[in-house]
Amino acid sequence: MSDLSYSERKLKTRRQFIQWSLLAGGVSAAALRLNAGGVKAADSVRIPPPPESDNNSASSFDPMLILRDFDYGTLKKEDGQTIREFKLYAHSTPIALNSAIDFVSWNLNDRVPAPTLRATEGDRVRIIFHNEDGHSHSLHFHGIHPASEDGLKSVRRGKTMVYEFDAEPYGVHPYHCHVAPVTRHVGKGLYGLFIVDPPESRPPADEMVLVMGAYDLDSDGENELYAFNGIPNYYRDYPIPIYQNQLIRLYVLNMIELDPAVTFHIHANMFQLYRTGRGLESNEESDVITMGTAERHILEFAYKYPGKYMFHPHQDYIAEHGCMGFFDVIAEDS
Ligand SMILES: [Cu+2]
Repeated sequence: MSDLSYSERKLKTRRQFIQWSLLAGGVSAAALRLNAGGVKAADSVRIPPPPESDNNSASSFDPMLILRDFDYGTLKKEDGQTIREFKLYAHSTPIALNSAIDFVSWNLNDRVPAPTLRATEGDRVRIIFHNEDGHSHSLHFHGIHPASEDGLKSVRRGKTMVYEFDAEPYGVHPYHCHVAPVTRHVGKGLYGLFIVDPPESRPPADEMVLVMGAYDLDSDGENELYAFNGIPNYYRDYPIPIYQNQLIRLYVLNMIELDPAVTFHIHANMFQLYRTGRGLESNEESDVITMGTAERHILEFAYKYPGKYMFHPHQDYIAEHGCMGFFDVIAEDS
């Protein structure tokens, strides 16, 4: 097992998050920026404290914390070279999808989606993968790397595999298990985001991750439930607090198997689109974007008016079966 228990890890994550949000509130950034709607983004990033939730009693993770949780790994120096090292553990863990349905997920570090790994373009990254689950798994990263690191080879239970490569190109990349049948391994929860930041960093923003996933509960080849960040309807029941006129940067990934494509739509606003996170200037604006499985983008926007605003795929069946949430926009003078 990994060094910390579920509850210790949860507590640690929450503590880190709170510390980080306090810090972020006070950081003054040099850049001023115009966002999609011409609203001036704040010159410091303001992030509301996470609301307390009574959910996740039966789950080992809290989607409100997954939202803004970025794993930068541990920096190591070896022979003059800097290496960013990550540790991932495959487990089987029950998730309470709602008050009636428990689902045995196959996951990394007891959460669905897996940790959001983050590096800067050109960093050497080393991912140490311990398969502590009862099934064989692997980790396949999108991006550019040698064939030897491509993650098609099964890692049997109890075994460890190390993947090592240079993080490139900058952008947003998924990673997932690639053991057949991949649909099943991904559908059980073995997927996450690998963010590669550009060498010249992006402007300051309230950054968050939304990963769309689905659950085929009865293995009939159709999904019955959908979710942002693991738990169906979580952000419908616990809206994401953000500040009015604060630049938001969303890293969105579609990992829904069995449905060929979904859209992602935000209400009452427009976003700037950075396809696959490539490019530092956006030349596309919309309020809805179509995403095939494994497609991912960066979306930037700010809300001009306070209030609650829905976001969801515009396939309404999918939205109504769990893939729906709200932003709770807090007046900036509050
Ligand atoms: Cu697998």
